[in-house]
Amino acid sequence: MTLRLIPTRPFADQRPGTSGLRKKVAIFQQPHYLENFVQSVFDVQPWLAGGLLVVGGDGRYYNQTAIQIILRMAAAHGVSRVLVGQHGILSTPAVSCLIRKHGAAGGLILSASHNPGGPEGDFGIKFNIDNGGPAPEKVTEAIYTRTKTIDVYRILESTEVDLGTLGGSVLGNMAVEVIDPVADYAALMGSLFDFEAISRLMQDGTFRMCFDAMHAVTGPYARAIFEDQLGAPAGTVINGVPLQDFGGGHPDPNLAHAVELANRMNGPDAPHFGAASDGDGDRNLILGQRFFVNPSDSLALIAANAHVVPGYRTGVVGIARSMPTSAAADRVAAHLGLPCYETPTGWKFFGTLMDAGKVTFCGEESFGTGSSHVREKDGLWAVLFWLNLLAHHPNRSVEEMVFHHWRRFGRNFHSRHDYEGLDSDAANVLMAHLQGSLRHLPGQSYGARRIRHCDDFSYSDPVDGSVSLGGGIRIIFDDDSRIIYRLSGTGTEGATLRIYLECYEADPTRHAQDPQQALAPFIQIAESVADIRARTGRHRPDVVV
Ligand code: VG1
Ligand code: CO
Repeated sequence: MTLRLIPTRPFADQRPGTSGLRKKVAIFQQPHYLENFVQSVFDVQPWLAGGLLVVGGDGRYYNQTAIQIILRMAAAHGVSRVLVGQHGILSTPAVSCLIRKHGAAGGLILSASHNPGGPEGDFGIKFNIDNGGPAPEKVTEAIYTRTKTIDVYRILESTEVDLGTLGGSVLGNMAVEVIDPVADYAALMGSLFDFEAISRLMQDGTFRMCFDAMHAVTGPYARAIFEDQLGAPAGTVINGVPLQDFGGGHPDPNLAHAVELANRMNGPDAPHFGAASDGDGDRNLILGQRFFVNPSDSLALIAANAHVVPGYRTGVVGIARSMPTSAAADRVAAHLGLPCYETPTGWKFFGTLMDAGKVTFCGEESFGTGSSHVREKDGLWAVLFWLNLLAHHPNRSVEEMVFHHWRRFGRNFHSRHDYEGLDSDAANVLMAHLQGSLRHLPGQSYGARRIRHCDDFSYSDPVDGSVSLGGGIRIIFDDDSRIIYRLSGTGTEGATLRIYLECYEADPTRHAQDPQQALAPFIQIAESVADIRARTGRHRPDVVV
């Protein structure tokens, strides 16, 4: 086996976004494209040499090809040992779990999360640091800076590693272990939740659940945990075999894309509990019979009921949510006397808080919920948390649990409106226009509503002092209602404008309202302040969550 030094030239577009580098598959297939990025990771993280690396992905098209390249480059860089999931499969939270459990120096995850896969779809790569979490901004920026000057990469010339067979082999001087992707993760789940109570619920003959793995990475995990370990009937997990193109769908767990699950949960003989996860297993969708649980509410409800779950009975220290996530969790934190942190969008901002022992639960409105058991959001963890709560209150439906929560804390109506595939220049002009109006908006009134404060969200990490700017334009009203505008950092085509809307309702007689109705005045203000129709030519959002 020979070590090769391959001359290369920089690509200008390798800046990681909200969650790693995501591009069309065809871009990743260009000669040297993946290699340049991986070399840049090794260049800025020299301590990977001699260490343990975890590698795996969500099973999408190009996953195994990319893993073979990464293994040969890892061997060329003196990595001592690699753990790689069988068939190249590892969910994002499973990678986080493995890094922490085995003391790895880092991990590489191949995924574009909920973006479609297949030869025409998207691909992505994320680097996670030794705490198991996404690389913080200073690391991703260092990687990006390196990609701009790179002129050579190192790779071992060798035959392919057999990823299908469990067990060890060597590649140059590096040990490669092909591992069961599920075992360590399932053991961690078993240590946090009351599996006995959940098994009883699953097998009591009346409770039924449906989990939609959306042909993505959670299929094997969900089958092993729900069906094999907890005894749910075969068929509880649907679309459970990971496919390279996710069966042609978007593996995005929401009512628009988890269609089969949504139909079942709205049907005449609906299961009591429905759930889904995304491409790489870090997001979650929670449904009751004909009932949708808003992710911001899910975070709040999890935090409020943590004492009934064995792993969280004691020692809950704080809560963090991303800025556009509703303040429902803040109300729970205040009630429990816990600190609550507001961070920029993206899981990478929670890592320092968890490492410093400041927070236990973290969440994002974008169907991401998790805790300090790993350093990623964790789809199946959230589903198991809900199952544990349902097992504790066997006579309460999902809907009753949420209404009960609203009666205690009030309801934060929350919605996100996405305008997808916008012309990037037009989207940037729109955001610049909003920036320009920040000064004169405060004090203006729209009917009975007066704007108290406007800014572009900036965050100063309370642990390491790092500053992150440009988190989104916030318009905050006298009663704390909010409109937030930001551009997505995960798309691969044009620009996506996200508008987040929130208002609070204490009165229980109004809690059953449709959020779009409750938020209607703010939807109108959001349109008129940003002049969306004129600036984008769009009359309505593509996605309403
Ligand atoms: C989106 C979500 C964000 C999430 C990110 C990665 O980012 O808004 O909350 O952390 O996706 O999730 P953006 O920049 O497009 O708004 V995942 O499951 O795609 O890794
Ligand atoms: Co994801």
